[in-house]
Amino acid sequence: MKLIFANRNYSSWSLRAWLVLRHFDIPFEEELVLLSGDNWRENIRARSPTGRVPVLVDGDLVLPETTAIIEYLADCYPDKAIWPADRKLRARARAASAEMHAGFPALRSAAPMNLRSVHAGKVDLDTIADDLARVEALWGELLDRSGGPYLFGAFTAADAMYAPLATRLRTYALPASDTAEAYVEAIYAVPAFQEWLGEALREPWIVEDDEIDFIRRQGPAGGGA
Ligand SMILES: N[C@@H](CCC(=O)N[C@@H](CS)C(=O)NCC(=O)O)C(=O)O
Repeated sequence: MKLIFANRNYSSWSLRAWLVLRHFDIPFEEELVLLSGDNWRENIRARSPTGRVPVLVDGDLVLPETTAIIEYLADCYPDKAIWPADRKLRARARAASAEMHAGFPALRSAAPMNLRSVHAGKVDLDTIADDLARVEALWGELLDRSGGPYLFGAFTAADAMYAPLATRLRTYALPASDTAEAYVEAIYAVPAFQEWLGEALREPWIVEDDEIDFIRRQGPAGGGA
């Protein structure tokens, strides 16, 4: 199995799939593609039918879309507890993950993942107020029910889905409840996350479209990886 993914500093979807593979100790090879430089889009298109990453390659299967990758891994490794064992909790975890995949558009575009940076005060809080309120409500409900430290007690794919959002709270010093702060801490404490972060901090590449100063100069359209 091989995961093709992009810049660790910026690529939130790459982080999600990679975290599931690494946290659950699934053997895989890595191939990094860049979100900048000459012909970067063509380079990704040559590897991905959607022109986006991550892509999981397993023999003749070339699989884009993070949620499909996670489901495939859960199918291949049914003993790994990638999702909660209880059917109703598993349904809740999938719903939370689907909501992350389809939702939080303001937060995603106004505050792109940028692991190496601290940009306190640069995100317009009115723009993201509804998304922040929703994530507080969702995390609060799930953590209250599970007792933490992760959304369903032990780390599952739902936490991998929300890990990039957790980093945005830190990067942009967004207002958060004590419960949300503790969850962000718990995400940063995951050894697989620390491994990814360590590599991200060593990356030299700057992707302007994901840099908040550049986005603010461009107006409301940019960002969102
Ligand atoms: N729906 C896709 C989204 C993947 C995605 O947007 N990936 C970004 C990197 S985080 C990408 O490939 N961007 C390349 C581009 O926009 O051309 C998934 O769930 O995997």
